[in-house]
Amino acid sequence: MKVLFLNGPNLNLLGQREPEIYGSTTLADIESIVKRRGADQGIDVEFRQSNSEGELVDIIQSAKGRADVIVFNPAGYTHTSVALRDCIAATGVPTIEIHISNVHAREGFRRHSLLAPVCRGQISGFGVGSYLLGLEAANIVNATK
Ligand code: CA2
Repeated sequence: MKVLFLNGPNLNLLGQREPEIYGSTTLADIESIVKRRGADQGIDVEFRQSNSEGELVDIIQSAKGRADVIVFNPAGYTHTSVALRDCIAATGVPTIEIHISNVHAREGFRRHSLLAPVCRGQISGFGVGSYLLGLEAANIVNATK
């Protein structure tokens, strides 16, 4: 199984700003933790990050036929992006939405995801653990495809 972990805008800043919300682990740290766990399970993990909505669309489109599952932290685009929603629906690669923070315990605008209806499920609020839970969810989704 191949799993694409895709990260949206500003997640390249993880570990450098707002550690009280997002923790002190960097995205590079998360990548190595998830890749190690994936390797233990024989899962090929690819990690990508982009600050650009269009580039995220391009990456999702090119995942078709290349990745079995996408684990996606769309960051701020969660709450705004019709383009990413259309792309996930159109390409049909099963996608799991993840968040580091509990988006339902924060500002009202974060409670609404434009992407959740076209994703297989949502994981939110477990810090770096949301990425490891995303890997578990990818296993379940792949087994029931
Ligand atoms: O909790 C999450 O994972 C979020 O996707 C993070 C997004 C936020 O807009 C979502 O509502 C929830 C923000 C990502 C920005 O990451 C930063 C990291 C360090 C410092 C500042 C921002």
